Amino acid sequence: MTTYENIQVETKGRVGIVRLNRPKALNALCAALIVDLGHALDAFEADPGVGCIVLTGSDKAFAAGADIKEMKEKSYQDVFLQDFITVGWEKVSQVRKPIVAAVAGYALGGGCEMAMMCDFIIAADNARFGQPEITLGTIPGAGGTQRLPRFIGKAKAMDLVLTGRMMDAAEAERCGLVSRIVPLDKLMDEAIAAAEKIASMSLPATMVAKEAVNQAFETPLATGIRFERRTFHATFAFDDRVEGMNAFADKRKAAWKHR
Ligand code: CO8
Repeated sequence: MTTYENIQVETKGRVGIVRLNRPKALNALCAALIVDLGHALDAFEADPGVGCIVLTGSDKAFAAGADIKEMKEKSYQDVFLQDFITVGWEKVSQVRKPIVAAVAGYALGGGCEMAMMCDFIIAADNARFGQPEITLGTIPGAGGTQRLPRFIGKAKAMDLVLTGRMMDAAEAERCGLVSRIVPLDKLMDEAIAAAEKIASMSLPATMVAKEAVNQAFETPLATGIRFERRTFHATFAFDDRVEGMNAFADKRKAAWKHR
């Protein structure tokens, strides 16, 4: 397996795990880390042995944001010409296999935005989420002003983006940012168990389910429902749809052809 400077990768069964690994900078998301992450995600996407990905950090920080020290000297020309953020960062939201964020400690700025690009977030009880960019004289730039209100509503999103305050795991669960909270020492076990469960399903069904839920954030309701209906119809072309329904009727476990 490839080794990287800023991340660690491993597989457990059918689960691909990416761990952000810049402990001295609380996993601040520097350009080199984003490149490493892109390569690792591409490799897991292409690996037929991987059915779900877990993205995590350390016990202290999922990621404390974009790397401020790397960013601070950039000019408008630099960020405009590089299309800073778009290139590389969007990869997490473009992965077609499911991706679970396992968040402990700080998920701030670009770290919170990266967690939101995953399909859902499992939080350790010490997790803290925030968009503190306003305290740096700037604003979220990797989707924070758009994804956060969709997930937690305008009032909470404005509160976080305008004050720059952090919210703890309990508040994040109450407002729907995270799917569940688990004790810190159980975080990876829980995230891997969820990912293993997902990876045990038919991969094409899983991929279209993800695509359909994501449509809810892109389209008006009637258009989304139509997309869902057509996609549901399309699943009738899957070998695994035939197998899944036959297995139910035969009272046996489905033997998926495509995982
Ligand atoms: N960038 C660079 N270095 C960082 C960052 C960061 N975001 N966060 C922490 N570090 C470094 C610190 O400078 C420190 O380094 P050193 O030991 O060399 O001084 C080390 O990590 C440890 O940090 P602290 O000593 O500050 O640790 P504390 O436990 O005292 O505090 C905090 C932890 C509260 C998380 C604090 O470090 C902090 O406030 N960090 C900055 C949080 C922040 O403002 N994040 C938003 C960044 S802006 C952003 O994300 C914009 C997103 C747009 C997309 C970006 C595309 C690239």
